[in-house]
Amino acid sequence: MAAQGKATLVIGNKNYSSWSLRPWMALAMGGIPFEEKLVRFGEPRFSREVKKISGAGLVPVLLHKGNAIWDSLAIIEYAAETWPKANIWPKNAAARAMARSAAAEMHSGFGAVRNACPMNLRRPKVALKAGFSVAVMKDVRRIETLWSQCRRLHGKGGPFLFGKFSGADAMFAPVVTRLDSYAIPVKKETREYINAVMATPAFNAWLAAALKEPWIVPHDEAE
Ligand SMILES: N[C@@H](CCC(=O)N[C@@H](CS)C(=O)NCC(=O)O)C(=O)O
Repeated sequence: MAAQGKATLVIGNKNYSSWSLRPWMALAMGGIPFEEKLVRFGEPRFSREVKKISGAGLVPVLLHKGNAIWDSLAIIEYAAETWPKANIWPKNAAARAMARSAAAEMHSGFGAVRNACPMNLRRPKVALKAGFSVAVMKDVRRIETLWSQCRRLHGKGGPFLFGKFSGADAMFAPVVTRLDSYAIPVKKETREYINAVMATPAFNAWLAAALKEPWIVPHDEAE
């Protein structure tokens, strides 16, 4: 990968920060060299530190060549432009358009599953005590249909949505973990895709670090 200057990805707790996981996976799977800086949720320092680099006060933020890019999807797009050899988006135009549509649908949607099932990687793998609402299961069914369409149309070259790992897989990585952590019933092909993402070295590196974190964020501890 050609030298492009130092990139730093500012992230939240690895156990909980679903938005941080997305660009982290895209950079790591793309072989892009970057440093990470973890700012803990709930610390008084969080807001102070993050507001210094982003008015939105949220993570992730990518710092590179004097730019601060403060949104998961914008970071993935910036990385795709800055490090084209990382092949973050599929080469084929139709596949690329679909991958971007899927990533955008994830970015702006699936609120029911995101709210009811916060990412919590150390959670015992059991269903929500209260069960899953109709809205959650509607999101899950849409996710399964979408993944299946991506795989059927463009997934021949590998186990990911567009064959090779892409920005769409990075955007869905925290959904993969939720389906797994909350033992949500899914089809066999969905499970195979979940297993493929969870088997990547990048995801396993993130997970190992997450499991070492001692910090609890009560708000994200859904039973
Ligand atoms: N739309 C943003 C969402 C970023 C976001 O909501 N980040 C959460 C963490 S995952 C955050 O920084 N929360 C601040 C806090 O909990 O104090 C993105 O795509 O990056």
